[in-house]
Amino acid sequence: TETERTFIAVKPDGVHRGLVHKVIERFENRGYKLVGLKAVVPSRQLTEEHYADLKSKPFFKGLVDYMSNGEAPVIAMVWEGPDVIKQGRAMIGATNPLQSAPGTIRGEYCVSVGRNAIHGSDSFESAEKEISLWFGKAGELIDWKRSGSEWVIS
Ligand code: YYY
Ligand code: MG
Repeated sequence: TETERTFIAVKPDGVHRGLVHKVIERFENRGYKLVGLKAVVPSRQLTEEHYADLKSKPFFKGLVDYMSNGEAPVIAMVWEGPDVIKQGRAMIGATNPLQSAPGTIRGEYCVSVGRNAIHGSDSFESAEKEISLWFGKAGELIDWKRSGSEWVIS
């Protein structure tokens, strides 16, 4: 729907590499609306909850360490607009950057699955879960009308 929302995060490697503006630029240019944004050093607990479906994987501990060790923040965002969950995943590209198509964020900027720069919710259910996990406090998400949106969404 028009008001569908997804959770997008630039991970610490992406922040170190100066990719925050590239990510924002792509979503903004496409016509999506930014309704939440913050820099966070997530606790291990938050990170483990975020990636709960992966906790049996061999890379889980390393993943949680690098997300939560504070060497750089995670830049957490919520983007809103038509089909933004699926479109956001397409814009990000495949999990393994060596399989991400050229033109996608990972396909342009990444070569390693353990340093793939960006997260995006993969379904409506995970978007709901992740948005409430990262932006659970009242007032953190803003309802607003983007100027000129009638030229983007009919
Ligand atoms: O949603 P997405 O980020 O594309 O992939 P997931 O399968 O949810 O895995 C989350 C995260 O875990 C991935 O972005 C990098 C890391 N990871 C890894 O380090 N090694 C793997 N073989 C698979 C995933
Ligand atoms: Mg995932």
